[in-house]
Amino acid sequence: MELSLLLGEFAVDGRLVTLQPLGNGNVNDTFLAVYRNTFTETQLVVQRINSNVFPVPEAIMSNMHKITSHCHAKLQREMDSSDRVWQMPRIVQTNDGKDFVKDDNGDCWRVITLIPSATAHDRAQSAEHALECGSVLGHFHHLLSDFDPSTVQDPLPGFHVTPLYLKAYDDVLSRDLAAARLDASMEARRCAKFIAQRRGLANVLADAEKRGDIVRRMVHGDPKVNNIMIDVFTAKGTAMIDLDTVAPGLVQVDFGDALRSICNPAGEEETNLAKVKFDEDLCHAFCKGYMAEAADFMTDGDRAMLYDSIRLLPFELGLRFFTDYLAGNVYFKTRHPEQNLNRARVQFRLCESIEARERSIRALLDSF
Ligand code: GN1
Ligand code: MG
Repeated sequence: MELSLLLGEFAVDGRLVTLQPLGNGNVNDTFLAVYRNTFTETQLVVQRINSNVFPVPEAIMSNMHKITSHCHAKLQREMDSSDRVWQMPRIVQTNDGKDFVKDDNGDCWRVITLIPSATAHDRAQSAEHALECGSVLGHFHHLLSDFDPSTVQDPLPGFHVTPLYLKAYDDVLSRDLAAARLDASMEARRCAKFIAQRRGLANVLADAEKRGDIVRRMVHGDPKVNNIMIDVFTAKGTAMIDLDTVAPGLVQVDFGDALRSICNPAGEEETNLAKVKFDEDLCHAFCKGYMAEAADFMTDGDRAMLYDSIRLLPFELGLRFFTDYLAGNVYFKTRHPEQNLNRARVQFRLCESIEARERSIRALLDSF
């Protein structure tokens, strides 16, 4: 089915004038759709949910419906006492009141509102930008702090369960393709060594959870810098986007994932590893923004695991990229065959940079 025909099923006013690729997501396919009538224009986000990654797209949409309804209502209630107009995308329904349509291949398509006059950067631009990212994530956690986690379905079983990623890596290692790739590349062998030296790290949050030091709450799951929208007029943070992975989880995972993205201004695709460093000034700014919003729900047990989460998340993402490289690039979208290997090297370099700065990062965290 033609995409423009499929879009006809959604309840949108005006005529579709253009449809263009949008953003740099590694998983879903995303487009900007512009509709016009005589007086006005509507810009919307159109997405095909990657069913290789999300086994039950219907669950994603049902979760998104519940989560956005809860947050929209709370945003309305808190509007008068808020220092800004926080935003959150809304699902555009089909003509018969559904949240998505299926195409001839069985793929799910959805339309959501675009956050207007806002932009998301692929890398942190400044300390002010990092602070805004912290405020947006902290506010997002606040918005969902009274949402009942038992009402959502697990969007992605095993997501951010680091010991399971380690197991998946071990399984892939036994395949011929992995052996061939390791044989052919010194960089790949270096990555394997890096992982072998840190296997214990994979359990750090899982163990804290077992001890009861930290508990599951609603989290975003993918709070990287380009999922945080910044208002172009005020330079203030205004929304979290990409809500597919919102589910019960550990706030430490969101915290570590946001920082591995924000404090690496070289970005995830840098090929010159000398440029990849954990930037403590950006970390300080992010924490200032985050803690101002999160102070009321952070416990001492939560705080005690923050350094470990900063170290763990680049390790976990590097492990995921490297496993995908060894498996033949089946999960993350790639433009060239070595891209996942390079992405893994970047995350492992970042992890080393964090380890080298452990004392000063811990001192920085203790100052909040
Ligand atoms: C994926 O699609 P995107 O770019 O928002 C991934 C994240 C990774 C990120 C790394 C569902 O997110 O976990 O941190 O790539 N999302 C999923 O760029 O696996
Ligand atoms: Mg995502």
